[in-house]
Amino acid sequence: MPTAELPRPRLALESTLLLHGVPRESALPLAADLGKLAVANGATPVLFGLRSGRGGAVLEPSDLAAMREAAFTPKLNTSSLGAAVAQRKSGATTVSSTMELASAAGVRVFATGGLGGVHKHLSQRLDISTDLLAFTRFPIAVVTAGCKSILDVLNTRELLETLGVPVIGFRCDRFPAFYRRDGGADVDARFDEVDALARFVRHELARTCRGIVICNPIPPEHEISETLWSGWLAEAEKQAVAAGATGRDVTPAVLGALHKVSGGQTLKANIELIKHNVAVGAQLAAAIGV
Ligand code: PSU
Ligand code: MN
Repeated sequence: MPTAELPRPRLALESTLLLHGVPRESALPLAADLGKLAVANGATPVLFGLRSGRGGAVLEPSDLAAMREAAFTPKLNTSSLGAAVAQRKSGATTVSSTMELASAAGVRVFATGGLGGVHKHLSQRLDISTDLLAFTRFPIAVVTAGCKSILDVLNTRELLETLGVPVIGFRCDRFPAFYRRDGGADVDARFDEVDALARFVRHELARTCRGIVICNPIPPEHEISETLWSGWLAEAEKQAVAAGATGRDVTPAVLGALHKVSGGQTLKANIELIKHNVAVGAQLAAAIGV
C-alpha cells in the first residue's frame, strides 16, 4: 500500500533492526509488538524495507517473514538503496535509508533503537555511519535512545554538532548511549511535554527541511550498569574482530556477540529501549497529526 493511503498519523519503523539487530527468532514477535504499541499510542506503524518483486517500500508482515527466511538480506543505506530499487532486490533499510523513504512519503516521525555513528577503530579504518549525514538531508524526527553504545559516543555527538543537527532530549539533559542513559555529553535542548515537543518539531522541520534527533533514554529499570557493560563490550569487540567483521557487518557482529556474551541481557535491554521509542514516537506522531 502506498503510504499516502495509510490512516494518519503515521510512525515510520525500519527493517534493519528487525533483520540484523536481533536474533532471527525475535524478528517477527518484535515487529508485532511494535505494531501494537504504535497503535496503542495513537499512530499507524509503517515498516520500511524492500522486498524483491514487490512495488513500494512498505513491508507487510508476510514480507518480513519471507525476508527473515532468506539466507541473507542486505542492509541498505542511502548509498545502496537506489541500485537495489532499480534491480528489484530485497533489502533491510537502516536509519538513513528509512529517513529518505519515510520523509519522501510525508511521514514526519520515525522510531528506531539507536543511531549509527562514529565507529571505534576496530578494523583500523575510518567508519562513520551515513545515519548522521541523513539528518542534514531528510526532514523527519527520529526518536532514538541516542547512538549505539558500541560506538565512539563522544565523537558521534561532536559530529552531530558539526553537521548542525538538533539533538533534543525528551525528558533528559544528557545524550544517551543505547544501554546507558548518560553517554557523557549534553543535548541541545530539553522538552518534557509531548505537545510542546510536537510544536517544536513541526516548526523546525518546516523551517529547515532537515532531520531532528529526539533522544529518549532507555528506561532506568532496563539500563545496564557501567561495570557489566564495559566487560561485555570488550569481549564482544574481541569476538567481532576475530570473526573478521568490517564495514556494514561491524554493527550486527558486535551486537550479536554482545547478546551472547551477556546471556541475553543486552538483547532484552535492546528490545525494551526500542519499545519505549516506539511508544514515544507514536505519541509524538499523534500530537503532530501527520
Ligand atoms: N538500532 C538497533 N539495532 C540496529 C540498528 C539500530 O537497536 O541494528 C541499525 C540501524 O538500522 C542503524 C544501523 O541505521 O544499525 C547502523 O548501521 P551502520 O553502523 O552500519 O551504519
Ligand atoms: Mn559503516
